Amino acid sequence: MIELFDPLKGERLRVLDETGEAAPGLDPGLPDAELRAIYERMLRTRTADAKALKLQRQGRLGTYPPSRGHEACQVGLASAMGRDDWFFPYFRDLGMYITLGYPLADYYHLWMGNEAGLRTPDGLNIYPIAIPVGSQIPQAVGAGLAAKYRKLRIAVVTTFGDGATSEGDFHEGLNFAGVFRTPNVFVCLNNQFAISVPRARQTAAATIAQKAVAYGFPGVQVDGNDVLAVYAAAREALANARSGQGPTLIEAYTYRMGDHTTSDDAARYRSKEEVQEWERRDPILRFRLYLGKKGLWDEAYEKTVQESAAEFVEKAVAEAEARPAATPEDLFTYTYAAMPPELEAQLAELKAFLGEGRR
Ligand SMILES: Cc1ncc(C[n+]2csc(CCOP(=O)(O)OP(=O)(O)O)c2C)c(N)n1
Ligand SMILES: [Mg+2]
Repeated sequence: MIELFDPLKGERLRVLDETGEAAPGLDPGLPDAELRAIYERMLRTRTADAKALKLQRQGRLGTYPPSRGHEACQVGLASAMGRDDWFFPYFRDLGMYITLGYPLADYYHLWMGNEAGLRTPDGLNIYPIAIPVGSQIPQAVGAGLAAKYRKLRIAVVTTFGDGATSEGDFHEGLNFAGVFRTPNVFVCLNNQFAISVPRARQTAAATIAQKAVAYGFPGVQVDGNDVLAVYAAAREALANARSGQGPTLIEAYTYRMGDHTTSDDAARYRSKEEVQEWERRDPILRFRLYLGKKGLWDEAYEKTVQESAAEFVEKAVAEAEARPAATPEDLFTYTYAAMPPELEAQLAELKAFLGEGRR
C-alpha cells in the first residue's frame, strides 16, 4: 500500500475522512475487539495527558511535553508493533508508552523528575527517552544493524518530530539505514512546529516523507490524525523491516494541539483560528465516528471507557506519588559508572549549599 502514495507527488495515505468514513480498499480490516482496544488506548492517552498538565500546574510534576492531538500517530504505530520489536522514543510519546504496556506510574514518575521512572521493566523493548533532539535516530539504526547481524526477525522503530529532521543525526541515521538496509521504521510526527519554529522553516522540501527517496528507501506521508492510516502504514513498514526488505520513513502529518511544553505559550506564535481548524480534525473524534458507523460506539460505551480511563490514570498518579522523591544526588549518580572528581566536587558543593538551608 505504501508505494501507492508517492510523497514526491504530494500524495498522502488516508483511510478515514473527517466524518469517519473509510475509503474502500484501504481499511486495514481489524477485528472489532482490536478497533475498540485502539479507541480505549487513545482515550487513556488523552486522559493521562490532561492529568499530567494538571499535576504540573499544581507543582506535582515537572516540565511536561503534552501529546494532545498525537493520539492517532502514537496509538496507531504502537498497536501495529510486535512484542519483539524495539522502540527508541523521543520525549512526546505518551500513547506509545500506554499502548506498549509501560506502567503509567513509571512514566509519571519520570516526569516528576525521578530517574527510576525511566527504567524499562523486563520484557519491554523500550530504550530510554532521548531529550537531545534526533539523537535516538542513529542509536535506533545501530540497534537495527545489530538485529540484522544476529538474524533476528524484528523491527526497530524510532519516533521524532519535524524539527529533528534538521539535525545531522537524522541524515546520518537514514543514510546508514539505506546503505545497510537495516530493519528500521522511522516515524516522523510532523506536528507543524518545533517549539515556535514552523514546519516551513525546517525544510524547503514539499514533504518530509520524500527525504527517504534520497536515501534509497520508501517514504510515505500519512494522515497523522487518522489512526487507521497510521496503523496500515506502520504494519506494512514493520513487516518489510522484519522480512529483510529494509527501512521505511513514515511522515505522520498532524498538529500539536497543546503548547510545546508546560513552559511554552503557543498563543504567541500561532492563531486561534489555526488551532480551531485542527480541532475539527481531532483524531479521537474521527475514530469515534468510524466506530459509530460500525455499531461499535454509543454513549453507554463511551461512559465505560471514560470511567475506566480515569481510574487507570488516578491509580497511576497515586502509585507514582507514593514513591520516594528524587534526591539531589540523582543528578550526579547516573552519568558515569564511577563519578569523576569534578562531579564529586560539585556534588559536595551542592550538598553544602543545601545544608545551609538556602534552597
Ligand atoms: C539537540 C537539541 N537541540 C535543541 C533542543 C531544544 N529542543 C527541545 S524540543 C525542541 C523542538 C523539537 O521539535 P520537533 O522535533 O518538531 O518535536 P516536537 O517537540 O514538535 O514534538 C528543541 C529545539 C534539544 N532538546 N536538543
Ligand atoms: Mg514538531
